[in-house]
Amino acid sequence: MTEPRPRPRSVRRRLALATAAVAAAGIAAASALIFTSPAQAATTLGASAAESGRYFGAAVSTQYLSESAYANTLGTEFNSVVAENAMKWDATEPNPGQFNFSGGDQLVNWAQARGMKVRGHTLVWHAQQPGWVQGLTGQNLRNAMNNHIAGVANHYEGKVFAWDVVNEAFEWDGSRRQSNLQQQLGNGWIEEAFRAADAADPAARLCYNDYGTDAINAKSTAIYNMVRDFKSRGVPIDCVGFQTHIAHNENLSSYQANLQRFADLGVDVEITELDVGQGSGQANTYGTVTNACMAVARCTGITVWGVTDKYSWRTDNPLLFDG
Ligand code: 9MR
Repeated sequence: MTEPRPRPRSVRRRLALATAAVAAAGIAAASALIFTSPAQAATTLGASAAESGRYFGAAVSTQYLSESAYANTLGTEFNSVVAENAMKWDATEPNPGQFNFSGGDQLVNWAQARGMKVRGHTLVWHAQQPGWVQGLTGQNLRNAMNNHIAGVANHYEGKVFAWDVVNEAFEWDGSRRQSNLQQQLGNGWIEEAFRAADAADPAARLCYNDYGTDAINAKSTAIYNMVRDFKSRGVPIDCVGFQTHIAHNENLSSYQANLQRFADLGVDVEITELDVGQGSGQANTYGTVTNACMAVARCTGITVWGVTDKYSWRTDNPLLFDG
């Protein structure tokens, strides 16, 4: 067995990261401060974001809510949450038509008790489908998808402000991912999913969400073209999520322009799963992403993909806080 890689626990580095993100938010919020004149500048990520009407959220694994350090950091620093796994298809509909909302409800209740917003992630995705969905074909898969969207989005109506309706449906080269959904339902399945979500929760913001869209590239352009087509035909889409799982030295020279071109189509943009690999430039990269969001009027908020490095899906200490 290999030893787990030791993880540095530099409090200073953590504070520097958090401070960089707050500072980045603060610079761009400075003009708002002139008008709102708060008694003192905000000192948490969530409060800093709120000064410009934005949110700063974290992905949450409900099993850690009972850890006081985890819960304290989450409740103090953030003003929005998303379930890291609890609202996905395998969790919410383990058997056909039998819904299980226990994990998602736990998070919603926790957040509501603290006045925090809740994002919904995710209604339809090629991954984390329950076994019974993976073998479905044709109309059976179509019915299952529409029934799933109706069941979950209905249940959380009025509780989640935005849904990642469809997650990760494109490849790097801009082609459609050849998932079971794509192969069985054809090109129209994304539109169908958005229409089903709109019917189930007309008030929620409906987002398309993906990774590798941090620049103007073949993948982001294919998604851009889809959103433009949806807007021109009245398909209900309100927002695009940019996951932003990135390396410390990522080339972000077109990041803001990419957000802006989507915003110019008439959709909100959100940073939905931000984490940045450890290395020189990590704090700067957090700052660049935060500044880009602050500079785009329709960028409504940032979610980082976890509270602490201790429980990140990555092993390169990509988050703002440690254990
Ligand atoms: O962080 C999530 C991890 O706990 C799960 O095991 C994994 C399963 O695929 O999904 C992770 O979250 C993903 C998110 O739902 C969609 N974008 C990529 C995220 C990281 O893999």
